[in-house]
Amino acid sequence: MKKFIIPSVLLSLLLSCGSGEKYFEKHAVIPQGATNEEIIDIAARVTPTRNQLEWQQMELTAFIHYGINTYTNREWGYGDESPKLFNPSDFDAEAIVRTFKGAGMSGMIYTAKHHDGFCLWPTATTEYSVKNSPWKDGKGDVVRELRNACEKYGMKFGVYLSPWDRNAVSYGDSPAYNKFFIEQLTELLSNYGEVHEVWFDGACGEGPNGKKQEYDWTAILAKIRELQPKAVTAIMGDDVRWVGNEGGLGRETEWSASVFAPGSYTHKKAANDSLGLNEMSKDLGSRELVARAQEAYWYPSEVDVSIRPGWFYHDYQDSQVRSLANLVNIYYRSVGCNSVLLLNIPPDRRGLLHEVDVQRIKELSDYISKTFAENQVVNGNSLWKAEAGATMEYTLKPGAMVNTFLIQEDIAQGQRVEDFLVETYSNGAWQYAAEGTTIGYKRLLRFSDCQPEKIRVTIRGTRATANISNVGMYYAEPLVEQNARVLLSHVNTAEWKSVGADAAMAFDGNRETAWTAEGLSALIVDMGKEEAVKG
Ligand code: FUL
Repeated sequence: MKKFIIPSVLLSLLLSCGSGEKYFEKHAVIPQGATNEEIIDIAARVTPTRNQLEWQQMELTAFIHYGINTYTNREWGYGDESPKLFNPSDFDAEAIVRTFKGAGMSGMIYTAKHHDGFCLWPTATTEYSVKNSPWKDGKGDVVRELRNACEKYGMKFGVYLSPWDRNAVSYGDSPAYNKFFIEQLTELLSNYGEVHEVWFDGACGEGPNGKKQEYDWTAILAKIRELQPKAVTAIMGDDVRWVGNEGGLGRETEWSASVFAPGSYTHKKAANDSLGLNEMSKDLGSRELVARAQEAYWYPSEVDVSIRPGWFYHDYQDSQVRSLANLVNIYYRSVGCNSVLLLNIPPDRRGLLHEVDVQRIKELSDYISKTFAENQVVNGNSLWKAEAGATMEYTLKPGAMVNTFLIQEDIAQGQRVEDFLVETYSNGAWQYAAEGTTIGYKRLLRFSDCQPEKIRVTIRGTRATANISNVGMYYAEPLVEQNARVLLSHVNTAEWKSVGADAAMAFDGNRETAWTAEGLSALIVDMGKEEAVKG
């Protein structure tokens, strides 16, 4: 065990477990003058809180965008839409939640208020709510019905409360709006039982008075901790990090033990600017980056993505529901890339999930259950404590056909693996199967079908001793992209040209090369000829 000079304030954050190892729960301050070796050892010992650990184990969760926009066909309402527009004919919270439960989802998050400011519960803070809608003669409460349904089906319940409010007159008058916002939060967190996640998106426009709102995140988070000590706070909170895109694509290298300062911290901007980081940065936790940081956090990624192009329901998008192949890919790039998947399935104007969406999430659930029904590795779940360079061989069940590798770290002891290799053994020889960088809670890798007798895993790089808690091999049925008229993989890219940016490496057919761009940059491709591709 190395010795560090640790400021006294930090000592209280240091936890010690039975084995004598030291851990930093959620947050570590990196002492000035620490060597690179000491710094990386600290990063290896940042661990999740119990709430963060339980959240990570949820894996697949549902998001519901449902409110006034559903009835105006908008994505962002203006805040001046009449409450009279909210009048679902068949809203059925139980049917919605039952579908999610049946699809293997462990919890859901509901947009109790979106940017338009319309509250889907009868709040005392504003007249702009369901209580002034014709639905159930103004006696309805969407939040309550969804919450009760979650209780009935054993699902966790979370709320999205948009900080940006285009209806509230106080918006932009910072102290007054902060008070109003905390009152709304207090209602949601006091009157609806246990809330497991509080989700604040980052969208923040000008108020009607032209002033930009300065949110009091410190007070907001303190209120959540007081009222719902088991809840995690997401995106503008400090427990769960936005993955950085809304396309369902987690990073291949995804550090939960990251140096990216959480959204709610007052010094977030200064800390992240000094490291050149934003939510979209490719690297949030490499050795090189950590060596330049002053703090490290347990701040794991959540992948939020909609099953349709929009977050809210629009009937013209009924033919654009993501295909099973697309959703499975998202699953591998989220749950399989050390993230929780928050899949948005928006109720339609009836107040029910659309039949196409219901069918698709059932297909996804059936596919995942079938793929991961039986681990073909014998004793894959015995704990392996691996130093850098260590290898472990695992026997496979006789005759097992496999093409999917699963590996997990015991993240209760931190995230440590930086580089690993998987090989298969058949016909008397070892073959390359797959390789990866980070593991974290779970990593899934796909490779060609094979029937190995055994496999060999090599931990090529790790920070401190890696704690490998589970190794698995599975067979995933091949999927055809049903939505595509011409499979993208069959389109000849030889004639493609990059327009504007020099981005040809994005489509040169070589998986080893990549076009790298910071922030939001357009990738424009001249395909050379017209081709009807769909999906
Ligand atoms: C964004 C919002 O602007 C979208 O409307 C949606 O709610 C998404 C999940 O978060 O910030």
